[in-house]
Amino acid sequence: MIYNRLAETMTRREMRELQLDRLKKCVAYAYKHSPFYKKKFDGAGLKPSDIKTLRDIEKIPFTEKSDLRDNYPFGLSAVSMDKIVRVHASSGTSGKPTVVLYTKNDLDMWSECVARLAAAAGCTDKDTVQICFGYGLFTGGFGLHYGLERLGAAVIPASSGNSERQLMLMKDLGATVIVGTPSYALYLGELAERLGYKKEDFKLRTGLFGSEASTPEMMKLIEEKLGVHPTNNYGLSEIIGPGVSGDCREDTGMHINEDFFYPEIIDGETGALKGEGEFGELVLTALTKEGMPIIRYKTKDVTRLFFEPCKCGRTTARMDRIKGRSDDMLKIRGVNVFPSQIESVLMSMSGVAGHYEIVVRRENFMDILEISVELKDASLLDNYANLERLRATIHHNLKTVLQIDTVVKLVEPLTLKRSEGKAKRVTDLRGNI
Ligand code: DLL
Repeated sequence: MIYNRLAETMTRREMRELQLDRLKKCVAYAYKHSPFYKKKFDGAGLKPSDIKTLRDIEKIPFTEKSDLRDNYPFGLSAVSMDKIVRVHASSGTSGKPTVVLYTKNDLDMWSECVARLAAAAGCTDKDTVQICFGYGLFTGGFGLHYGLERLGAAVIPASSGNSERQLMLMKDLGATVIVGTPSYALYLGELAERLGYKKEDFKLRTGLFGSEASTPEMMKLIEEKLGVHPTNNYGLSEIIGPGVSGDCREDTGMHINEDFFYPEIIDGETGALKGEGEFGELVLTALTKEGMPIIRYKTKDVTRLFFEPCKCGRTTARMDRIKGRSDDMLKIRGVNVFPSQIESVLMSMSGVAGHYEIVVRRENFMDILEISVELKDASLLDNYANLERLRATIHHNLKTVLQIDTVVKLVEPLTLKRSEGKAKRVTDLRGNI
């Protein structure tokens, strides 16, 4: 089902005209209402009236995560707080989160975008949807929730965790759609097997998965374990949250809600624009956002774009599944983690030396973040109680900053590998699955 036929099936020419019209308005709005963008434009010697064609967007400087961090918490806002009706946040590199703001119109647009991607994935108002994303500052839970309600589906806001109960609810309430990260879905599938559930115990038929990278192989496994048709959807808090793009049933890439988000692919190093089908860094401009306009945001996500119409009938541009990231951000169970956050926690503690190693593994389809920390002083090893207290404090401090559980291992002084050049502190063993 195509949720918004007008928006999703217009000709390329109509889409470009709409985008240009919205881009001009968005630039004028940001210049007028966002001191951050006024400064950025003035710094580049640019006036809103210089944007006459879509290609003129290239004249506008990029916005980066560091801009949000440097202007924490509300520096990119374009409205006063009485117009803001929702606040979300995601992890930033410095331990301070990246705060994002929504007006009523922004929330309305967000729900529309999510309703479209859910419909493209095969959901209808007849579905019962179990949302296994966290409800909170993370955009996953609330974002999918309101979009699916907009579609008319019956939403079960189960949130994440408490996996045995998730499965019980899924069976008893007859959920037909599961929403979450692909790794959590795989874990639930595996747990269901272990607990003796049979596939026939569930009515699941569709999976809406996103917020972290996945591979076709992983999706296939989810399909086998849960009996769902797995689909991928993409988004990021800075732009809106989930809802930027999502798979239709043709499996030809994720349809971008292009009337709201203008995509570009660039060479991450030079900033030069890349052509259709070429891999590079995705840059997004939110064309209608009021609360926190965002123009030419460097996502760091590597993908490519396709523009020919899809067999499903939609004419919107599609993006390939995310191939990787051009920075060191790790996605652990759907949560953004920067190694620098871990480092700042460790470095603020006495008793530990400046050496640590981070290993990410997948066990039973769940991401495990293991941190080996070298002790400063071997004498600590003689006292188990002190050692355990230090380990527990590190664990607690990491949880406070990262919002997720880690496995902390204390190791003897001088046992971690020393590097002669750039230290390789992170080993991600998750590979394909
Ligand atoms: O993860 C928003 C979201 C929630 C998307 C639920 C889909 C479903 P952030 O926490 O700000 O927002 O993280 C954004 O997650 O830059 C990508 O690196 C990664 N990411 C999101 N979706 C996908 C995906 C949400 N489908 C960051 N495939 C992004 C690969 C994804 N990576």
